[in-house]
Amino acid sequence: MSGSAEVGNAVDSTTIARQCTLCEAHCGILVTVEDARVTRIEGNPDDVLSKGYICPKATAMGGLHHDPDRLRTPVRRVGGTFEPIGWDEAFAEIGRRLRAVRSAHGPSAIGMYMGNPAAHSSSVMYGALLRIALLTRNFFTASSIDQFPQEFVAWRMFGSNILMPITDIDRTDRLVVLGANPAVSNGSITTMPGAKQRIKDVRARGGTVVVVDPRRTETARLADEHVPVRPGGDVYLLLGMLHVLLTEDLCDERAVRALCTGWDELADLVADTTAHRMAPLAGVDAETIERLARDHAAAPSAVLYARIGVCQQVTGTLTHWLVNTINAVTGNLDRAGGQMFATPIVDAARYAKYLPMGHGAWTDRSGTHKSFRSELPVAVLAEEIRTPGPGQIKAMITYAGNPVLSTPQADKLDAALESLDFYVAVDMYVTETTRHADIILPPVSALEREELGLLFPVFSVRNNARYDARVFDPPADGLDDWQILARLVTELVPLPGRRLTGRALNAVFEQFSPLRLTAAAVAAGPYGVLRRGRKGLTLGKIRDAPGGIDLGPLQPRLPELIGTRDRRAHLAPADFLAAAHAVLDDSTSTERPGYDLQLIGRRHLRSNNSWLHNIASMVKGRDRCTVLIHPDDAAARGLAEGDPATIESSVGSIVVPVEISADIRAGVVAIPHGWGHREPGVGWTVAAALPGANVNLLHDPSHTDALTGTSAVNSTWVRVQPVAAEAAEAAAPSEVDAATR
Ligand SMILES: Nc1nc2c(c(=O)[nH]1)N[C@H]1C(S)=C(S)[C@@H](COP(=O)(O)OP(=O)(O)OC[C@H]3O[C@@H](n4cnc5c(=O)[nH]c(N)nc54)[C@H](O)[C@@H]3O)O[C@H]1N2
Ligand SMILES: Nc1nc2c(c(=O)[nH]1)N[C@H]1C(S)=C(S)[C@@H](COP(=O)(O)OP(=O)(O)OC[C@H]3O[C@@H](n4cnc5c(=O)[nH]c(N)nc54)[C@H](O)[C@@H]3O)O[C@H]1N2
Ligand code: SF4
Ligand SMILES: [Mo]
Repeated sequence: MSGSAEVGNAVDSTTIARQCTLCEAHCGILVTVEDARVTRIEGNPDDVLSKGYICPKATAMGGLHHDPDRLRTPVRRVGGTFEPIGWDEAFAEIGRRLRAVRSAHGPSAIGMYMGNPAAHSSSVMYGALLRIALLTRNFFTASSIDQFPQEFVAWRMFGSNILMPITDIDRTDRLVVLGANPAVSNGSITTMPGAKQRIKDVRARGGTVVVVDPRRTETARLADEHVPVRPGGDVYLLLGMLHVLLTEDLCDERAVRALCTGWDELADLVADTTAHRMAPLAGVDAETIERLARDHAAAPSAVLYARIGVCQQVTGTLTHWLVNTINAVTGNLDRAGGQMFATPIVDAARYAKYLPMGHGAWTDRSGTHKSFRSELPVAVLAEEIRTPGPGQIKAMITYAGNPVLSTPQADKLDAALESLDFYVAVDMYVTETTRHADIILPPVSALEREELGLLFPVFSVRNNARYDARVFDPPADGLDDWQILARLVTELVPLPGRRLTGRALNAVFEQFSPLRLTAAAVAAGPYGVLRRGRKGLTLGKIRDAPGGIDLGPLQPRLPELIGTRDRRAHLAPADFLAAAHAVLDDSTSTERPGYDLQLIGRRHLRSNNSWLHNIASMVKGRDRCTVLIHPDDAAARGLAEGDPATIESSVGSIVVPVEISADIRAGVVAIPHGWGHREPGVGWTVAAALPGANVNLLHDPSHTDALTGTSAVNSTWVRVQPVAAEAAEAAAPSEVDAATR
């Protein structure tokens, strides 16, 4: 065990301070170990960011470590089952098979998908290295079902995709949340552990909290006001607000013109988007739209905070653009209590502007989606595997992802993965996705890692440096993700000289471990010894502080970060204006005849996407994979609480129990994603006993944000009916059915 962060050591128990790395909050935890077992996980009151807060998921860090279903050695698929094999044998076979595919069909015949947990460990650096080594056009990540719109907007407005502004929640006088539920998610692209308390604190210091969401969420319950917008309606709500702000002269035009370009184009765009015209499109009354605008301008500081509820929309990019724009024109960009930028220990944002975005450097083979950040949207992954011809994906690498549960029309991807010539997965479970792999390579558990995270300090509400100590020594033959990924790189790009294998190769890589690279980057960073002399930060100093080091509140710094050529924020990029005009001209294009309800997602405090359902304490209690429906909509369909209902879209159908609640807007239903663990061969014993259904069977991969290809899974049109009625109808399909299939 690592002694450096031990904070207590009784006779037979040790307590180690580190972080929970399950979600972006990265809360500080104290892990107590007795007889080589985790016996307690508590919040660390000394943690500079989370101050003792943890959510119920933190204990899953122990459950995952001890889970008997977690793979501890590489496995190879033999028939319908997996058998253990040695590391060297596994790498040799993978190298042989991948090189064969590449020489027969070219580099793009190997596809790669990188999932969400990759971002939660510094091994992600090696994920990027592998991506480069592959030289493939077919690179995909979970970002294209998540924050791509926000990155795209940051790039177009501020000149770098990393410059996604942070919500300065701890100092704002007015917080308006759109399409996010931080009381459950604990903040995303604004790392705010203990979000609930931070929201309560806004009100306690005399501020106001408003939540715009089709569901009265856990966050809405903490707010002064809940605005139940129509799914996808935010773009109209914001255009209506902008009309009020610009036509009622509520902004300091001179100040905005000094910092930003595009005022005149914006004024032109919103000249006719009156609150009255926007109200029916937004599903919010005109008086509310006008009031939201006036109050935003009047507050000493105010911030609109938006996240995936509005990313996963056909208007995802437009909505995030308008969010940043309203914050900017009301003077809330780059000032305390508004949207700000961190000064992290390694100042990636400062240099990110030099990275090419590769936007449009290539497209998917149908020509529908442009590459962004050198990747294609995951919505096309199944087609790129299924459709024959030059550039077809013949082999796949997945790293820390479960796209069969997390991406649209999952059944197509499920079948496509099985059709590959070769598939290697870096994952510690046999999941709905990795069950198709020829070889699975499992990393050590999170508690066996030692690292200093660099990513989330870029998005934290306070500048900080926090270290993750090891709780357990890794097994002698265990490899971390970065070591596995490095070995894959050497199989694709052989090192010059004698071919090293096994331990000798691992020893070479040790010189370039993420921790060593991080130590050097911290020393050279804004707080590092190389810049600040003896008082500066080193990895050792951070390691010696079990709650981390607080580096103060966010500081205004956009002028030094901004990457646009004219060094001003661009409020009116031409393609955004054109797309906005298009949605104003045709606000009905997403509707589907024959389908009368709009499906959105929801998250639960005890789940994290698809992969905590195998931990018994995370799934106890009532079934959570239900369809949430308004009482009027349930009554109209003859549905009672707990009834099994069929949810049908234009691409698929699932059956889940009904949960009736007046918290959801009429005309809208909500189902969580990440469920559907009933596939044969899945290695999740606990999860398979309570499988739920895969909501991504209902989402259409062609339903995407026009500018980034991000899957629009928060506005799919569906119909809901009792299971029995559906069975009867199946015998005589209606005309509507036939027309829309
Ligand atoms: N319908 C719908 N779909 C959605 C969403 C939604 O709101 N609605 N949300 C989307 C969002 S925001 C996201 S981020 C995606 C997530 O989508 P994905 O990233 O594709 O899926 P996860 O469920 O996070 O699965 C993570 C996988 O990584 C493995 N894993 C966990 N930790 C590690 C590790 O340290 N190393 C390795 N090698 N493997 C690890 C787990 O076993 C699991 O198999 O889902 C998206 N899908
Ligand atoms: N407990 C828990 N925490 C998590 C996760 C988890 O699975 N479980 N996942 C993590 C990940 S990967 C991410 S990306 C973050 C996501 O963090 P959040 O963005 O906070 O996640 P959600 O809870 O999905 O919140 C989206 C909200 O948008 C609403 N919504 C849907 N459509 C619309 C719309 O058209 N307009 C508006 N205004 N609202 C809409 C939904 O009702 C929902 O309340 O959470 C992270 N934290
Ligand atoms: S909010 Fe929960 S899951 Fe996320 S880091 Fe904190 S304890 Fe872990
Ligand atoms: Mo996410």
